Amino acid sequence: MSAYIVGILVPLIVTLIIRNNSKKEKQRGVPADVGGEPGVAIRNHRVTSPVTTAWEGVTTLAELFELACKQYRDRYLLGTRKLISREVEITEDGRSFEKLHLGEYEWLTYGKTFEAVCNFASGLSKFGHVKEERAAIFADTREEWFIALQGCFRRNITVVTIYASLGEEALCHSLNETEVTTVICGHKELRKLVNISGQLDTVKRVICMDDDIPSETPSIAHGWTITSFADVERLGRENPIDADLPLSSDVAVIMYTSGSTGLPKGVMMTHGNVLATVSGVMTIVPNIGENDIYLAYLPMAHILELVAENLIAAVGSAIGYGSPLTLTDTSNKIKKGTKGDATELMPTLMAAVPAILDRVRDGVLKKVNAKGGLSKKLFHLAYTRRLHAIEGSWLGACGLEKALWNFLVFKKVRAILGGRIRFILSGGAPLSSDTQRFINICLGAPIGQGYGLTETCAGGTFSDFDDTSVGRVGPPLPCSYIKLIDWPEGGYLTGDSPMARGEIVIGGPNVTVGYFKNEEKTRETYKVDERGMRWFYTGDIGRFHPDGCLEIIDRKKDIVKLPHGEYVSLGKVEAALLGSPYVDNIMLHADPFHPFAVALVVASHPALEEWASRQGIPYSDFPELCMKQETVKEVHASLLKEAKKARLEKFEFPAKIKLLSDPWTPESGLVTAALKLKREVIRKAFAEELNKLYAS
Ligand SMILES: *[C@@H]1O[C@H](CO)[C@@H](O)[C@H](O)[C@H]1NC(C)=O
Ligand SMILES: *[C@@H]1O[C@H](CO)[C@@H](O)[C@H](O)[C@H]1NC(C)=O
Ligand SMILES: *[C@@H]1O[C@H](CO)[C@@H](O)[C@H](O)[C@H]1NC(C)=O
Ligand SMILES: *[C@@H]1O[C@H](CO)[C@@H](O)[C@H](O)[C@H]1NC(C)=O
Ligand SMILES: CC(=O)N[C@H]1CO[C@H](CO)[C@@H](O)[C@@H]1O
Repeated sequence: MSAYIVGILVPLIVTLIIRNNSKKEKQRGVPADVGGEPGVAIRNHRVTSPVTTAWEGVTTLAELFELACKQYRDRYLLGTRKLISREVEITEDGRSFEKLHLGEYEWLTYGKTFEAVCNFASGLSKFGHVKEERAAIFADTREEWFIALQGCFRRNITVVTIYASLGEEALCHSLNETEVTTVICGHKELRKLVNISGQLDTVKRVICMDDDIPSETPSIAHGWTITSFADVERLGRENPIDADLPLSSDVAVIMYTSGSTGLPKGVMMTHGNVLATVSGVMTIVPNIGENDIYLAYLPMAHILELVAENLIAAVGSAIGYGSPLTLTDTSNKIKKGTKGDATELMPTLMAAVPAILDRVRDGVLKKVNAKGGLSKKLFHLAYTRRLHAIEGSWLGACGLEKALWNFLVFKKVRAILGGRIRFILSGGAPLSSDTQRFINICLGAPIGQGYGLTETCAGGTFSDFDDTSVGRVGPPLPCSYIKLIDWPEGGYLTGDSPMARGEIVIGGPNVTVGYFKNEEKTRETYKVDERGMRWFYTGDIGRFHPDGCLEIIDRKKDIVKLPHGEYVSLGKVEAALLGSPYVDNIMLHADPFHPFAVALVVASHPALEEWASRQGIPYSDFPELCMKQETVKEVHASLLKEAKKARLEKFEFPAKIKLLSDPWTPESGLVTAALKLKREVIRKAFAEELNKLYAS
């Protein structure tokens, strides 16, 4: 194929005539003058003080939505695919899978959506819901979710959101604590609800988004009234009631987050909080507007999705609903030969969490490798060329080469997500540099990587679309201040060089009012300074790059989130594994970039030497003994025994270990005088060993 030769020749020729246009580094975050605890603070360069709203006179999500509906009345807003058929496919080994044949998107305009929202709001009231009571939405992301949310907002009803995947105990706790009286759910969730109906004392009404309400609902016996979403809308159409709009300071949502430990905590966010983040995020999506189509499939109970959908519906763009299992043509639930959500919708914008982007990347690589031969070579050549270009070599300016590779190679990859993606919002966890680059290159779309927490209403930082660096999360959003404060125990100081480091504290109108019915925890992590600014203490450790971008480098609490969302409490696991007689000291290492944990183990001299002599294992000195395969194996097995005793989860257990012969002492600087691990120092001292553990 001559394309291969062209691919090499063109860039060579072009490099001869191209000029050096490498740009001066852009200042993205600038120093800010703030109150409160001393530290180093920055703000977005576009604003002088945190933005509260991007729309003049708009102070709540309800007003924002109404304004957009008037402005864009005849444009499409919500799209849902028609279900053509549901089929069961049986694989060769006899397992059966449900496959869906989905048709085209059917659209509701802004005007029609507004009608549906008003009807739902009125219907809810007619159905018996008093507006001082809270309603919960417990369902997968879909059109009705959005309508129910906006419907509640118009009546100043606080919405409790719950992850559809939450366990029974957490579900009970959330509904109990907020004294929810009406639950709005899908029929799948209804079954879960019925199962625990005995423990739900406050629930009186259930609105099922699907028409096929399971008939065997013993909960009727509990006095629940169950009705369908369509019926509530009809009820409202026949009995319209005036809106009862909230104020900016009224609580819009109580969002239950899957906590790292114990029961989930409900974060209370006001209309003002969410509006500030929506306004902030608007500035980071370049030219967002009427021509954009957004593919919605992340859980609405995730703050990133909630903010994204409210933003899309404010600027005249359209939202097409999908699901993680039907996203692409090859997704699990899509019937062979029919279209996935992305190919049908051809979205321009998407939000994603790192786990999903990792999956896209792995899928593409698998396909490329399976093809092999020339097309594999071409792919890798194209990829390498683009990588060099993006990473700032002087070829970056070569638009011609980029166009060529796009035409030859990446067009096909882009088609997987419909071919028109121009921007991806990523949040929820740090994205690995590899995946970020891969998506940049293959999809040709910048990724806005955000950092924020439910507690700050996802407000925090967001990387600029023209920032091609990796591993950083950008400057503060226009609605946030980011401050670093000293954490001497951890060895992170704002005076560190070359960059200021410390605990990340987020301030601004986006910072939520606190945890529901948990004042103690709220006082612990939220503070108001002498100027009235609210700050949230994240417990994350970061550093500021010279251009004002933040990089997350550690976590204060020794709790680490693995890439697939499981939490590992390092201290807990270490305490359990210290039970092994062979262990003198141990440091578990886990991070969001690797699916498993590893450990550095300081071996106990006497115990290991005794074992070696019993086994008749020859060795000249202790370090040599620690290097031996069989020794490592013996210690690892002993750790496993302790892990089982302590009932650790599989993901908590170190998949690989490195045996160290020298003890960790305060003199060596690896532990404190009280013999507590200095994690960062140890990590640095043994960086090579840790890398080897992950690489082998
Ligand atoms: C391009 O110019 C920048 C400074 O403007 C310089 O640092 C860089 O080395 C130059 N690159 C090449 C390839 O000449
Ligand atoms: C909205 O509802 C809350 C809670 O019921 C109430 O405290 C608040 O006053 C209401 N806001 C308005 C504007 O009525
Ligand atoms: C919910 O509250 C009721 C009583 O108020 C109690 O019986 C039940 O155990 C509670 N459930 C949970 C999960 O907290
Ligand atoms: C209902 O509860 C039973 C036992 O408590 C459990 O086995 C079953 O999976 C539950 N069903 C649903 C839909 O959660
Ligand atoms: C709810 C909340 O935190 N509101 C605060 C938002 O930020 C402004 C200052 O920018 C404060 O005055 C509010 O109290």
